[in-house]
Amino acid sequence: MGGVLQWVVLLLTPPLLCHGYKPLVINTWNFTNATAKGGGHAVDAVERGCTVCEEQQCDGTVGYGGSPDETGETTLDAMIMDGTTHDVGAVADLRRVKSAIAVARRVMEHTRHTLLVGEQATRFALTMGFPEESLSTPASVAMHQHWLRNKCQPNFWVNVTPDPATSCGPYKPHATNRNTKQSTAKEGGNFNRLNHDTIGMIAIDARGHISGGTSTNGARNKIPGRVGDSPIPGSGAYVDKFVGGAVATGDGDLMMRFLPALVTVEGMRAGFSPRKAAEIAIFRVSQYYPEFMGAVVAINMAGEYGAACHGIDSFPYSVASVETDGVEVKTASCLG
Ligand code: SD4
Repeated sequence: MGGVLQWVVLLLTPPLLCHGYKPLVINTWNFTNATAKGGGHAVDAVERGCTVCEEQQCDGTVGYGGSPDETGETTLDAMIMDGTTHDVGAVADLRRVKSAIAVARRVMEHTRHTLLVGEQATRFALTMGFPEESLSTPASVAMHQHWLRNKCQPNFWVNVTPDPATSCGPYKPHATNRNTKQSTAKEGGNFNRLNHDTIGMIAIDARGHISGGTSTNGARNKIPGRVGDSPIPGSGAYVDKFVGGAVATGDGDLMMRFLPALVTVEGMRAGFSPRKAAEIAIFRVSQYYPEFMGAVVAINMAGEYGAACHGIDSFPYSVASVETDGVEVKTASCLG
């Protein structure tokens, strides 16, 4: 009888579960429209999900029309990683092309490179057939005009003249020594929940493929040429088929110094739960930069997940799995 039951159960088991993996899609913030698109092969899920945010300009911090740099231009950073093959494709400072994560995937699948940047990334995208178009919108132009009228405040300059806290550039460096150098940690004043988000997404599919990716328009009023953490493997995202994956969001200039996605995955490899491993990675950044704002979302191959955050009250993230009721928004309480 036991044998018959076993077969009945096996035949009735949805194909999703027959490889022993629970399909799971998870992403930063309450970008639930992106989560909802995250089915199918893990790499497709991540590309599709992040594309939704690029098209819908999630929070104005993903895709075109947000975070203009000092010249008013919006530029994009994105990365995709295939945890089965350990392939990565990424673009940084991508200009005049909207579909950053799709271009990143072309880098992964049609080149032996990992990261292309700036104008040359744009040229690559055009070669791959993507259209060239302005990433500015009336909203991003207005944001930039307001920043200019506000004496270019806030900005990312330190140790220059004229005083960047009260004047626009052009700036020249002024002499510093180790004791007086203003820390680049600063007050965290350039970053907050509303001007600094990223979609970071991880997907595990029914066959146990895992993929992770990110897409963002970076930091508002950034110095032209600035690249954040999102397109950097191990920083914005990292996945490993033997362990799980992690994605990060927040103050990328600081977070990329600690490779928090890699640290989180290595924490899980050492046996910590996703939440604990994410806390370890976040804590490491906060030891040096107690004012920093950021969060990490993590999952392991068993389908457990968790998040850790710092510098905000709480951090929402979105999950869709066989155990959730469609897409659910969870909330992590932060370490500091
Ligand atoms: C960056 N981390 O470019 C990205 C953007 C972001 O929340 O806001 N993340 O720094």
